Amino acid sequence: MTDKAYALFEEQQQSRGIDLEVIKSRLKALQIETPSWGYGDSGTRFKVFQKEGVPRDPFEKLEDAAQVHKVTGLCPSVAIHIPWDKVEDYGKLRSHAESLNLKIGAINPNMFQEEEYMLGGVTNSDPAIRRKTTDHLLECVDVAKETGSRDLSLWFADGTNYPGQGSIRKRKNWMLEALGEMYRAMTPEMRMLIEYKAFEPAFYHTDIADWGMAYNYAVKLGEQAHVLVDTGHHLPGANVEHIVSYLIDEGRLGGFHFNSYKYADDDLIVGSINPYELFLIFYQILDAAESGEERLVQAVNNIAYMIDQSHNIEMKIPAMIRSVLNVQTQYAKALLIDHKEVAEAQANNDVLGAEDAVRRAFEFDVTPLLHAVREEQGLPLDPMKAYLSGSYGQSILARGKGGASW
Ligand code: PSV
Ligand code: MN
Ligand code: MN
Repeated sequence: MTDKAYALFEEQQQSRGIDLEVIKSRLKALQIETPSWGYGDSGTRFKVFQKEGVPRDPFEKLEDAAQVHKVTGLCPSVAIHIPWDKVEDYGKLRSHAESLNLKIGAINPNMFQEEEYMLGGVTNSDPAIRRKTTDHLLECVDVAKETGSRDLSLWFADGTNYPGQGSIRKRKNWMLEALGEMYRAMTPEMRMLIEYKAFEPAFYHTDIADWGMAYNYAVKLGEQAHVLVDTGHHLPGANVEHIVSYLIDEGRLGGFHFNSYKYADDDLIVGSINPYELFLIFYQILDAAESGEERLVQAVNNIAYMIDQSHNIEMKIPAMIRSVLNVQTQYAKALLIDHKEVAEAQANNDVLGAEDAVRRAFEFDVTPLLHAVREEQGLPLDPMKAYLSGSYGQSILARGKGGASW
């Protein structure tokens, strides 16, 4: 059945001049990092529902993440958040990851959960609090050295709730001071990924509110600083794929935090609300890669794909599997775009033809292609089913309720 479906798919794509062998190898190279906090209990400010079987410490979070990688073959690394995932010995955490066929990925300093941070961390008007927060950034550089991580992902909750509450200009410069200190502490292999967010928890102004501000800091800091695009961090109507394309061309797109949103930073399962946006993001990435220009190919190769979602009502591991598979599906569809056809339509100012050439790829059912890739990699054809029918989900129930929050 699979063979027959694939043969039909292959015929269909061959007739369009698409080489499926190239596409399959690109699909096999796709890597998506999952976040440790996506395995813990989390939710909204109204209620965090505690689930049975949630990991109790960072070691167990890695064990859950290993299950996602086992069935999808897509998630060999896990981002951690410090101090949510603080441990005595990061070497031990690293070895534990390696024993599970995983690596520790991006290190995310957490500068929003302590009392002192109420009015900001690195942009607080109190120099002692700025010092404490900057020290935490430096501590995270040391953690990255121990875990062997390349990327430091920075998100600052810093901002104000009311006009006049703080000096926006002073805060801008304090931010640069702290980032500069961290930047100088990094090894040459490390990268600083600067994440922006329009609002929340600050509701009047956020110190790094959009990609332009993040980009400006990155340019001022140097070549190891890049912008991180969290798909849920824009004001309504923002054209995320435009931002993506612009940053790639500037060589400053460090990576993504993928999630879905209906209204704002909803952190829902990736691709559950607007899969076409995800497809169009990949279209821009592949368009840059297809250009063949060395600087663009390199910029694309350095993009870190990461998930950032929190689950309140859904089971954590299956929710993560769903997200990862949705990313893979949209990537596979985007790989079917005929860039020559698009370029020709663009050259002829054929508006409808260009739109059609892009959208048509989205409309293909890529199930036979994904099945073929998984079969060749020795993975279950249906990763979700494989996880749900396995015993791991049952076995972790012994952990009981009240596991780690985030
Ligand atoms: C902030 O909303 C954010 O997107 C940052 O990436 C944080 O590290 C993460 O969420 C925490 O859940
Ligand atoms: Mn994020
Ligand atoms: Mn967020």
